Amino acid sequence: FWRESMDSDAPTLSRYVMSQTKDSELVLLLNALATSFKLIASAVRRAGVAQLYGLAGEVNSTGDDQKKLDIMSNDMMINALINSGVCSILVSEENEEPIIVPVDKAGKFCVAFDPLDGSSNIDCNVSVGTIFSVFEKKDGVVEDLLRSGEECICAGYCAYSSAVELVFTFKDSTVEGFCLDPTIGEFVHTRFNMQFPADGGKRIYSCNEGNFIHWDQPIKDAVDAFKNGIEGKPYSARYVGSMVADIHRTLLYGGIYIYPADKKSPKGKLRMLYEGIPMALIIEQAGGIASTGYFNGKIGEVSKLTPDAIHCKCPIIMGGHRDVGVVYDCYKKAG
Ligand code: AHM
Ligand code: MG
Repeated sequence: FWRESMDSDAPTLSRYVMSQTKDSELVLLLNALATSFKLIASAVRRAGVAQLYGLAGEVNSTGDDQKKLDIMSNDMMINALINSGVCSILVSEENEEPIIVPVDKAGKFCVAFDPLDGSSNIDCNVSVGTIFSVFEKKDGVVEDLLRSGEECICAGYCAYSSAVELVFTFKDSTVEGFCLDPTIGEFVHTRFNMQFPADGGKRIYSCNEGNFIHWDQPIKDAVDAFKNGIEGKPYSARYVGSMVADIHRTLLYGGIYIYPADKKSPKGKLRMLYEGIPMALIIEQAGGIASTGYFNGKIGEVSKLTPDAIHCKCPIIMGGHRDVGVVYDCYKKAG
């Protein structure tokens, strides 16, 4: 029985990464990311006792008030990534300008991240997360990050919740999940080749319905269709307001997540480089769809978008064929 309770052959994150690549710089990068996720997880868990709730008195790149934990998480990621020696340019939601790594520590990757997404949930202990995307350096300038999601080489998120869970994928690879085992301080491989439920999964729609009056008619119609029931079955509503938690649930259980372009936010709310593209890669490589909905004159795929600025936004409609198909049908009906 001791073999079941204690693992003498732990399938750690490092082991998985080393099995997938011979690129030692990529191994170092994943190692630095994992270190920062452990540090952030510790800060989130100790936020109450360490008095880390509340505002830091600053405003971030998109005009949001920064929380103490936002700033601390950002510092943890920047320090870990700079000192990994394998990054050249970092883009963080919390920094207006890109961070250029000093030459003596520079390497071949560019990383974009939202260090602590879902900040409005921090002070009431609701799940938050980190989201990241990785590109290879080209010319060592910020434009290196203004590339299509199709050029992203690695993307993922870490959820800080009842368990700390890292989900990521390499380009053209499978989606894998790792839980932090606090007894050994390591991420352990717990979910293999994660797949979006083939039949669409649970009937759940997830959106901030408080924006209903701003939505275009097809989005209103689709959400009404979910509520009225498809094939006679009304959908349940679930919306945490932390993208990592809402997407993690959608990936595991199924359903649809919608943050569309609307009259209030013509480009959507979520950031393309460190929210839209990485989540789109995860959902698509797990067999789901990550659509922009109607945006820039057509219905496109989030993973094919190219950012025109590091903090630009994009609309997001993510789910399986069953549910995203409902939204597409509503667009068709609207002409
Ligand atoms: P943040 O990066 O400032 O935390 O904002 C992003 C968050 C996402 O996690 C979440 O999906 C969305 O904003 C919620 O927005 P809203 O409060 O408009 O529903
Ligand atoms: Mg944030």
